[in-house]
Amino acid sequence: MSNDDTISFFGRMKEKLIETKQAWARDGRLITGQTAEYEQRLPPGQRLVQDWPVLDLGVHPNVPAQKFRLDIDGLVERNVSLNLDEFMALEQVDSTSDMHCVTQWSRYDNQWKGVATRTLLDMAVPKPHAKFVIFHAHDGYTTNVRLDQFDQPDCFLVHEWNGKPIDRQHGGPVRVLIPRLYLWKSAKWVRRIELSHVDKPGFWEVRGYNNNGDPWLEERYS
Ligand SMILES: Nc1nc2c(c(=O)[nH]1)N[C@H]1C(S)=C(S)[C@@H](COP(=O)(O)O)O[C@H]1N2
Ligand SMILES: [Mo]
Repeated sequence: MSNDDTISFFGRMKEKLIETKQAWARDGRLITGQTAEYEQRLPPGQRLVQDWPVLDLGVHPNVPAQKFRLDIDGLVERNVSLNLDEFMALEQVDSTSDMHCVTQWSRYDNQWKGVATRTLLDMAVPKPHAKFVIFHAHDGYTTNVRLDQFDQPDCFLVHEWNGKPIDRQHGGPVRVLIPRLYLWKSAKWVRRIELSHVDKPGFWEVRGYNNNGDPWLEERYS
């Protein structure tokens, strides 16, 4: 395939994938109509997997260590801009949590290493009227959460999974991890964290997916 053919091939693949997932939202696929307490470990309509599936727009950006940069800006007292060494020099925390994807799979007991979102928020200091967090990724993907959902002790920017660097297909070198929301809220290849006083629905949120995305409330679609 010529370079142009390759680009349009991936373009069509990507369109097809997006169209399929939008149809899921239109049809309300996988909805059980049940809710559960957070104490019930497996959220309604989910099934357990042992491996870790890959889900994204079909483009896996290459972010070599020398090119890595993480910016935290918007409604903050101090703009933060870190290269990979600076990010790795921050306090590193080990944590274990479950993942829940809207396409129905859940995976228990993932061991992560990374920087607590609270560490990053302590550096940037959100202004009082900052209420939302918008993630911008290297593949053009965006997703949004409320600041209070991001500012939780189980939320991290992670770079290791089960003792190894997170590989490129899963968003390495550094991705977001918000374990109590569906995994589409956890941006891979994160480049920029924007704090805002207005909500900015992201890639899937404007394509039929729920703005909040709580698995226990089965907030799959809007
Ligand atoms: N940058 C970026 N982050 C992303 C996505 C994406 O396409 N691009 N897809 C999201 C979706 S829909 C899911 S389900 C999870 C999947 O993460 P995984 O491939 O590591 O399982 O990543 C989320 N984060
Ligand atoms: Mo997803």
